[in-house]
Amino acid sequence: MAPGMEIRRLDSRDAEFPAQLDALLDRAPETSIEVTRVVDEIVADIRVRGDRALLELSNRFDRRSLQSASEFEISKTAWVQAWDGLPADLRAALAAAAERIRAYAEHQKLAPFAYTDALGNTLGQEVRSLERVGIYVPGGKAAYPSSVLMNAIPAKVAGVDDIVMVVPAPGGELNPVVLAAAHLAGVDRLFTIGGAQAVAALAFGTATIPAVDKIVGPGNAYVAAAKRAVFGRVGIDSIAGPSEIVVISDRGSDPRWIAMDLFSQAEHGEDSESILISPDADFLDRVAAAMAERVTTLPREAIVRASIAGRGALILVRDLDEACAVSNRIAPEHLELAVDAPRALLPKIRHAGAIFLGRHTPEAFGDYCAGPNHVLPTSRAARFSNPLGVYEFQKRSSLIDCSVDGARTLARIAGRIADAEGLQAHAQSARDRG
Ligand code: HSO
Ligand code: ZN
Repeated sequence: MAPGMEIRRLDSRDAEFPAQLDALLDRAPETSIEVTRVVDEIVADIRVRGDRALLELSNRFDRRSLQSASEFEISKTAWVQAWDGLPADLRAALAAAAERIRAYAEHQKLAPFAYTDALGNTLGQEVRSLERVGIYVPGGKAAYPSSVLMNAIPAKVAGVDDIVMVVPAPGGELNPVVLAAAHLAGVDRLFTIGGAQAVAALAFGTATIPAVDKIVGPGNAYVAAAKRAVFGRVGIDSIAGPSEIVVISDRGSDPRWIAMDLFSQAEHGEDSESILISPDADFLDRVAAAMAERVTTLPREAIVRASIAGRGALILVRDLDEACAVSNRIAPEHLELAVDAPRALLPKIRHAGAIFLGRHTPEAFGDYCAGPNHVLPTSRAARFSNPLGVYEFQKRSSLIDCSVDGARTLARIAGRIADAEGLQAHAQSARDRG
């Protein structure tokens, strides 16, 4: 007999259910005051001392002994070598994934628009790409080549001129698949730096590291705090938290598949969140049994067990409508609708980073190769934010083009409002065209 699986069971009919759900979703803030203080010092140091601070901090935190900051840069020859050195089947898989991510990203481009009003004025919106962006790739355990593709390809599709990637190399060690992915994705320059010092270097620029306009990519608490600290000077993407999955399933799914889908996020880390919601108590029992059986097959069994025990849940609901309501409350990063008619549920889903429809669409496809981005809002941010996409690397400029006749009417309107605001130059500038 396989040992059991520790996972909490909740029932929406319990009076305490709302409070239990809140408790499950309650996350400690990822940036403590202490982290913020350390990060503020690092950011200030990089800003003032540039490369010298970068060299000292990186040598210290990443256990390296470089003599000059220029040694952080990895030449393109090395990336090509890394790519050439990969097994052919991995190269083919990465290339196929990259192509699918690119194809999806092409659909996402913001479109310009323009229209002419009744007065003959043309109004519109122009779209341009950002000039230079920095992509932060975590080192060590979480160095995912797939994340390199997910961050860099949309930037490339947007038309960003210069994509600068940073990835820490603790002890000088660098994952060759990450290097190869940088090559495949079309990264322009790559530096082996990480932590708050790398974020600050990208934001302010040093003699070695070019200053960028926006920094994207996940990182630890220090990286998140550094992104917050430099926001405004540069753009940032959303702050990534631990991975999450919610599965809504009826009794028609294979419990073993669903168990593994839950594990696919649980294996990211002990703080990942994996929740199954079903109107069928018997199905929940069968998934629990499948989890107990299948967890023992995983090399990351210990992480999965800790994650499921800490943040996993099997939730019994009255019906699929209520399942959607509970999921909306969770606003998960990933949501699987493993039911007979997922399209019928779709309109009821308000908040989810990515929605996987049907029994043949595991979340893992989305992590690697379905096409949509795997950088998604976490920690309930799906209530207000979006997947990473091409639009994150584009920006809009408004366009105003007045005709002689059109200007007369606008001069009257603007002039009158400017009078009310007491701004005489505005009023006169407008009326000069009237
Ligand atoms: N599921 C992660 C992305 C990832 N999965 C990378 C595997 N590799 C985002 O929540
Ligand atoms: Zn994943």
